[in-house]
Amino acid sequence: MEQDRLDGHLGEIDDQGYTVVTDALDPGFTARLRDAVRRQFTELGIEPRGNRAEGFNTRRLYNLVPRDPVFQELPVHHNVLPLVEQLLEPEILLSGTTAMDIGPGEALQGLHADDGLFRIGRPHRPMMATTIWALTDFTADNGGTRLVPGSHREPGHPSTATDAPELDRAVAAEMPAGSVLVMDSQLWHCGGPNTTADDWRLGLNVQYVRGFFRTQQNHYVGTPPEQLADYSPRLRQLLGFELYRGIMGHVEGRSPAATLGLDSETEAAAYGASSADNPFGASELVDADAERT
Ligand SMILES: O=C(O)CCC(=O)C(=O)O
Repeated sequence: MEQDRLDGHLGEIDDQGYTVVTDALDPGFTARLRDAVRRQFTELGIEPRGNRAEGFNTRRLYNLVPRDPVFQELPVHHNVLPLVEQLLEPEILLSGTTAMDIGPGEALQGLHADDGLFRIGRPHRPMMATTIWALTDFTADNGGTRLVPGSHREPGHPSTATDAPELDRAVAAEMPAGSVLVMDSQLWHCGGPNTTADDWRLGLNVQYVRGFFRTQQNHYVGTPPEQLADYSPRLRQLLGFELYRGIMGHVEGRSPAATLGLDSETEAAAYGASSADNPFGASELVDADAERT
């Protein structure tokens, strides 16, 4: 994606907390992803997990990357990754990959912020990015993601109730298949209710965090080691097999990739280059105890 388009999307994320990249995915790729997800659902016998957050009529599948070669293309996609790199920083990690198939009759999920577990206060600079990939058309009726524009700047958290007052300010992400919604994960949002009779809304959620955070899904245990050699170096880096700033995540001074005998750019931990700079400034970090009071 060219820089002026990237700048336009970054401006929208700054203003309203999210942007939609329409036509981010070509139709053939969208169809391959859709087929692969549905095949997995069938082969694994996926049923709704049956709780409010994950849904009573929603099929979900986590840790997509190792499940089918087509999913290796998700985290490194040329119309998504550059936007996330510029929103966060180049040294990011994949936080998770999830398929979310919202079925007829599903209720509103409940507003939340995906980075709401971080005890760093709000608002803060973007630390996490959530990207939602429409593999079928998203509509207001079939569960299109609900978004509260501008809420990424709010200091607090919304009510998760189905009649939360914050929902008065929510809009539905209505976007055709092949679109990708990219948000600062501070944004209040949720899966919408599906009031249709037979229209399943299939989306993928691909999340990233700055490289010094813990990821939501654990790739060290979730990735079969024998697959790693087939992954691109950038994918291995996104999964945490390289070092952050040349140091963080090392194994006896070497990167996880080097330790496993794989090509690695950051073979030896660079303690000599260590510095104590904190570009965010201590004043932006709120004490977790103070935040709770
Ligand atoms: O399915 C969606 O549109 C959003 C789901 C979501 O926000 C979540 O599961 O955290």
